[in-house]
Amino acid sequence: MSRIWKSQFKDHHVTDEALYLNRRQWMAGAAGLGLGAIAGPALAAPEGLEPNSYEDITNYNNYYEFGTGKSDPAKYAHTLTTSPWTVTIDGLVDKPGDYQLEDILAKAQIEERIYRLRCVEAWSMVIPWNGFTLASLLERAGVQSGAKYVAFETAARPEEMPGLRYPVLDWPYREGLRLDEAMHPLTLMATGLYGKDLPNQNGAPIRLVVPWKYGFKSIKSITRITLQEDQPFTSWKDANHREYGFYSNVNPTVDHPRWSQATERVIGAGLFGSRRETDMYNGYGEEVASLYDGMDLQKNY
Ligand SMILES: Nc1nc2c(c(=O)[nH]1)N[C@H]1C(S)=C(S)[C@@H](COP(=O)(O)O)O[C@H]1N2
Ligand SMILES: [Mo]
Repeated sequence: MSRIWKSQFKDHHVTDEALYLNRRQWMAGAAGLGLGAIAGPALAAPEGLEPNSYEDITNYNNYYEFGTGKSDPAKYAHTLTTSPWTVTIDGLVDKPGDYQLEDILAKAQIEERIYRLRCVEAWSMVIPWNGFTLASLLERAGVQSGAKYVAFETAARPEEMPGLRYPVLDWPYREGLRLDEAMHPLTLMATGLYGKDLPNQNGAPIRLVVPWKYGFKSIKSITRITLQEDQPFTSWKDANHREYGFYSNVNPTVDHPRWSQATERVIGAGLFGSRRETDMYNGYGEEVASLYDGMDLQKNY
């Protein structure tokens, strides 16, 4: 058992009982035993979500630092050194600095969150993450009043990441959230899946998961988090701003310029696959729609 898994195991048992019960209700729902009206706002599942297999989740990935093919990350990401790992938290915070991952984890409350991941390429899968809220980490760093956005950066190590040779994106991979999105209780820093350490291809040792946004917002292998006043640079918007916006909330009524976003291919649904209708905000609208009250979602794609 690795160090990180041990700390997750320990923290699992200190998860407060209400959250734990909710989780069990979910699992019951997933097993088709009826979900009831139990799921609270912090852990709400849109339906009984049936997780994809570990096999699917760890062999069909987007992690362009290791190649643009779906099977490249599983083949090549083992070269990434994930321990020791430092996350720099800087900008408009009371306690800027280089935070060691083990120190972050020592104080983290690890939970399990079963979320649907909806890629902008119109496929989806369901992943049982382990992690803690980004809000809890930002609160530790102390967010200052001038901060309006959070910027994130992935490690960029040419010697470990063969994909950095190709200028597909302006490396390092960068993403960002508005502060209220970052502080939302659904916004997770994932450190594991299926109760194990996060595999490298899924963004080890620590990555963001924002379930109501297209998958590319959920940046992997984070080394820097910066609180700032201005909207951050984001790599995909920079690569093609007509196709990839800053918000990138899942929205079946706003199509990608080159394909429809109304439906999605379900990964792992047998040989011929299957499609499902895409849900507004990927099914998390009850929790997050109010963040965008009065906003034109066609313009702010
Ligand atoms: N650093 C980095 N983060 C990334 C990506 C990437 O290429 N590099 N791909 C994104 C995209 S497009 C998706 S759909 C998800 C995929 O996460 P998964 O492979 O764990 O399912 O990661 C996102 N985070
Ligand atoms: Mo994606």
